[in-house]
Amino acid sequence: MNPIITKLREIIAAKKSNLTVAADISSAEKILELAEKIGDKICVLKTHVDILDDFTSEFPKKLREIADRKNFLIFEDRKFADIGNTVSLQFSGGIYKIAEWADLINAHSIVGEGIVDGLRKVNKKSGLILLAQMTPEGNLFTEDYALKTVEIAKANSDFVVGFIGSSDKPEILRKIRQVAGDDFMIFTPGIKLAAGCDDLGQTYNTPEKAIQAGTDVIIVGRGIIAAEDPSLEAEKYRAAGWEANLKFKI
Ligand code: S5P
Repeated sequence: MNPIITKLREIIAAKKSNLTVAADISSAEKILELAEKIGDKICVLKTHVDILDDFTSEFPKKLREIADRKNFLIFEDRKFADIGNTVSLQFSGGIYKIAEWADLINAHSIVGEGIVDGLRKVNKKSGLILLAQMTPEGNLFTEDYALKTVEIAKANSDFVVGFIGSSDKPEILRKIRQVAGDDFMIFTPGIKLAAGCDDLGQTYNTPEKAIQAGTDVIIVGRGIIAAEDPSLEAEKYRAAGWEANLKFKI
């Protein structure tokens, strides 16, 4: 088991928070401001560094300082999806040098186990999350794909921390949980307090539905970052996620 799992579980228990916030914001400065505001309420902050207009190598350093002070992990949602050699270059190099600073990264298993090897080759400190399901309507993920992804994870449990799973197909999510056991963490995006969808096919389900289906960590983006008061909203999601955790998991 990857020691990052233990660290994440400790953070979740200490902060009574299974909330990841997806900071899908194009300004580094605004993400840092958000992290200061909501850092106490979250276990993980998820970034997409390639959407930043103003990325510099200072950004991950500043975010790390806040993460250490407020006790949360940094998840760079890069969704690697190429041959082993290419992903090792993408993970370690380029402008972002993700391997230097991310606690968590993710990858598609569609290309097979070589992607795990390619990422592991240059890994310094990150844990890998495999996408076993996705949330958009009409996606091509199947139960068979999800369960094969779990097999890859089990064969690489030194590095793989868990899965992205969707509560829009809770029966598959439940199977992932059963087959994966408790040595992996499941992260579920597509979460809002009011279920529904956006205008680009994103599906939303409630924290309760995701956690009942076996998720460990809920990922909330616009439900929090687009709110008038993100810290107030983050507290609502933290409380809802934790309540569901107490109801269904502990
Ligand atoms: O299947 C997925 C996987 C991911 S990581 N569906 C997703 O929505 N995500 C990410 O979660 C997505 O890239 C975005 O950063 C976040 C959801 O944002 P929201 O604003 O829809 O809550």
